Amino acid sequence: MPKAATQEKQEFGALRAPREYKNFIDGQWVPSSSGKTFENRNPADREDLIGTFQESNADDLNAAVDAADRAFNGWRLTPAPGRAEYLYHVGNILKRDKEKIAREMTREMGKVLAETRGDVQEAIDMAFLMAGEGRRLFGVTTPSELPNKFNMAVRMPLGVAGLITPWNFPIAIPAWKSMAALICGNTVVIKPASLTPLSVVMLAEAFHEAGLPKGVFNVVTGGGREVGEPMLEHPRVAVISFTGSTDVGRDIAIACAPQFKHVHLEMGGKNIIMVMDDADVDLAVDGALWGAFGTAGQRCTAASRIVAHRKIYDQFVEKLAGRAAKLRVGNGLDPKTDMGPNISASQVKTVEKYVQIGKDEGAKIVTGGAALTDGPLGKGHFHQPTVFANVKPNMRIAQEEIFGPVTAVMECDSLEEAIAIGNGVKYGLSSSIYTRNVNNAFVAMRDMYTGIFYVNAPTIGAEVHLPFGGTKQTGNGHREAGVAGIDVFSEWKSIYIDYSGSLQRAQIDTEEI
Ligand code: UN1
Repeated sequence: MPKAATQEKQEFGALRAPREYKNFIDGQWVPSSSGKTFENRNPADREDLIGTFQESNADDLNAAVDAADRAFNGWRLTPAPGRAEYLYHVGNILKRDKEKIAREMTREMGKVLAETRGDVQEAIDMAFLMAGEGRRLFGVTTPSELPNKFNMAVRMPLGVAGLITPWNFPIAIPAWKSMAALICGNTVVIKPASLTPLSVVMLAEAFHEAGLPKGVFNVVTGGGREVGEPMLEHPRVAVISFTGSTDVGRDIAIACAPQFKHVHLEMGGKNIIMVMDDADVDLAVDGALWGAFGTAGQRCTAASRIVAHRKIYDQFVEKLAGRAAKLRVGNGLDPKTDMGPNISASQVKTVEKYVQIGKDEGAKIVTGGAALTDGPLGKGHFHQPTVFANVKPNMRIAQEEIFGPVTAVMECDSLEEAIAIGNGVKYGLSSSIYTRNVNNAFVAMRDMYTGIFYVNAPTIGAEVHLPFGGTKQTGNGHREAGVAGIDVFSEWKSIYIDYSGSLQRAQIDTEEI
């Protein structure tokens, strides 16, 4: 290993030594039949090799689906409170190992330690939420229109769930999906993002330690083409849940259509913070800073747009730019760091491309605007926190998802205008308003067509017991997390029990008055 990487590892405390990680199939760690692996490197320091991971292919995916399919019947017939016991166990393991997992995740994904701790916490929260669901999984009981007849509707699992998970919440989102799927009685195969496979391997380690029956939870690492596509086409995969870009989500929906496979898609966002003239401006600046630059802007929920009322616009922009300029950019394991790297070189390229587009469109950079390539930061994928002012709502930087540390500040004259600007994009994930006027807050709450809405808080900060997802091109009508999350992974079965001892015809033998 290069010297610099070793020094850095010591500087920030013990981390795993690089090694070859395997797929987790049928309760075993197994190599890919391809015989090939790919490297996973620290986005804050390309010289730091985290490990190598299996470059899997369709055979590996098929083996994982076979294992999950074989395990399905036993798991389906395990009482849900019994399934829940495993989730409690996993939740406790994650809790015990939270710090260790968070540190590995920062090294793998880049975001600062406080945020990766939050990411693990979100997985813990979901483990306990879904474990509790094991004693609920509520259905419907309702009267029959006929005498001596009993009606109810119960949830059934679908079978094997195929989960394609992103790199920005490397353990939280795999936990959201897998735990909801498992509590309903499905078995799962996860294809993690190739940029953050270790986080999902660590989740598999927790399930393994919890003694989950073999084949119930499987992980196959590798590319979208080699692993993801065979998963979409596999006849024994009953439901796909995907988080990622809108373009890939569309391709997934199309690939799943011929088999009418259930599909849950969680895609892009162009989320907005609306700052009204009666807002606490300092509070709004705090929120905008966190919303725009938390996770280096690499959240579906990032506040990549801000619209501020004309009366406080200059003051807001000046304060936001001043604070953004002071953010300390660096390795997320360094306690002094406020903002970590972007995930990859290509992500930085995308950010640079949009910075140029913004300039060409006539928006004004008030802080940032460049990649950070000098000194130790040059070893990673860093970009300055960037604030654009004088942005018009139709500019590309105000319409397209950038997924980096860039926010676009626009001006408005009224709440109505702010709402129109807010809704004037193709996405509908998250939005927020800063105001002290309760009437304005309620109007915005009613009229913003987004799946998530905040008052006096930024666009990020979803909690696991509420539905997560969005409208328009953010989603396809489903939600994850909360009770909504189990809807994705269950089918309704309506049951009618006639104990009258005679033939009773619905709609015909009912009493007419
Ligand atoms: C995502 O950006 O894909 O509300 C998920 C939040 C987090 C989850 C974000 N709890 O920002």
